[in-house]
Amino acid sequence: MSYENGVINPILPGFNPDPNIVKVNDDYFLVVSTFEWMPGLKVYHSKDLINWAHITDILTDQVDLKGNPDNCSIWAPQLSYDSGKFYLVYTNVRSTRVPFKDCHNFLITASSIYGPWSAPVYMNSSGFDPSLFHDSDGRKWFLNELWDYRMETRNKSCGIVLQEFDEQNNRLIGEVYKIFDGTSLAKTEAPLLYLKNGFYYLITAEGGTESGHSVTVCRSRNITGPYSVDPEGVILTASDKPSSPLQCTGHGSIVEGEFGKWYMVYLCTRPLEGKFGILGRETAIQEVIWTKGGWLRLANNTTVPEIETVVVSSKAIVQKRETSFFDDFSQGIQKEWNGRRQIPNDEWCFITEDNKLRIVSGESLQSYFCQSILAIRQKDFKYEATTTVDFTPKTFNQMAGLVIYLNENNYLYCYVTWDEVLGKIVRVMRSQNGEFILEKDKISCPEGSITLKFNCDRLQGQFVVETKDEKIEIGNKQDVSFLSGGFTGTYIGIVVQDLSCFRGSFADFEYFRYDVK
Ligand code: 6LW
Repeated sequence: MSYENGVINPILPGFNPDPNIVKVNDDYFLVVSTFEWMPGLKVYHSKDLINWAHITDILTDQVDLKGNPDNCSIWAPQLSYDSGKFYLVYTNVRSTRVPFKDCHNFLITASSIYGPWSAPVYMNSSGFDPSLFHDSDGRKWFLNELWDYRMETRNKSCGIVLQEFDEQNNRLIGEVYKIFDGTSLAKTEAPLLYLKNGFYYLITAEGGTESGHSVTVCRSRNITGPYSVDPEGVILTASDKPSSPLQCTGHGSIVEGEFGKWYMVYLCTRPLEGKFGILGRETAIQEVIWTKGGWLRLANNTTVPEIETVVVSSKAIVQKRETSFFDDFSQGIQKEWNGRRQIPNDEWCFITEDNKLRIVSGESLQSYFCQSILAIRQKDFKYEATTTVDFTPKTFNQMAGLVIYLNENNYLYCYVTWDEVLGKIVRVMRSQNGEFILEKDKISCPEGSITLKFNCDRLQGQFVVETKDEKIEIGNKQDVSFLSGGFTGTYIGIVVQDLSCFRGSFADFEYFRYDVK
């Protein structure tokens, strides 16, 4: 008996880019890129491809991201499994400015998805988006995008390279094979190999991660090539479909589900007004089929990404889409929270005896090093975020509050601070592409705790200050469209700074809630 279960894409809403999926026995695991947010490499688990639970994060103390600019750090992981062992390859990107890419690829392994994971083994740095392929003869092969700084185009991806991985000695050996130059779409990246019916299938992303994003398939009888491109062209793209609600679709990875059906997970965006992907790059799923001629196609026989799709299962499954989040900090620091370039640890955040979250001050919101921020992903277009904070600032350099954060240049911040005339106040700052605006409004606030809120409805948001007796809107209505673009998505965070003295002060947060509206 089979059930055609309706699924709404994206299956992982909010910032969840570059999905990579693997099946181990009856379990599906999916990893996504996490860039500067730590812990890194979020792992989701599912039994049915429809409902996914965030079960663990792989990178904790194995990486040092301090100093990496925004949109760098942990890119496009690939998870694979062979003979009882999980293999995870990822890139730590240290600079993305043209013409060069400083991107180091590493491998870590574990016998359980929950770890412990080995120390990172360095592989190479010639390009990003690594993957590891376990061939049927026991040999292992490492693939990555190749970056060529000599190219005149801004994007300098010149194709895909393959090299053997010697597991005994933990290093790449032998010739580097250039197995694919890319098609005219160019910007070829995200290589994955699959062996099926005697063919090696090479799936790549082409056309860049924005509106041109596409999935290209080639195949060869030999792992080292020559590979021939699917004569019918790309199998998925929104580049020619401006009215598709899912845009920027690409970076696909495939898996076999129940009843011999195959599915592809891929990256997508849901831009508002056709332009502003404030939720970042998300993860979608869709059925694919193998044609008689041995090529891969979307099951809908087109190249169209589907917002409403179907997953066939032996059980009737209802997709759960719960995104609201509440934390009163009675359970410690929940794994939903991310730090920026540093994992939440008790050097700068911990639970007090009376069950409050204490955040010890860090550097400013523009720092690439030690910010004391805990944040969660924005997953809905309409939400309300609320926190109650107890803070006693003594100078203007001490700040604590609620931040809506894309990166070091783009954020909105409603915070408690000190004013020489008014004493303790709440005010709002905005940084848009690095241009800084301090809003004129100042609201005096009482001793003790105060509640800060952000109401967001698509591209408009408003901060609100709540005391026992009143609710006061503070600052302008905020246009949040600038919190989009680049590789990441919007986060909502609680944060503390003391720019007079590193770790010089702290604030206590009573709770945090994120409610879908
Ligand atoms: C990723 C590359 C890409 O490594 O963007 O969308 C880069 N595609 O495959 C960062 O996510």
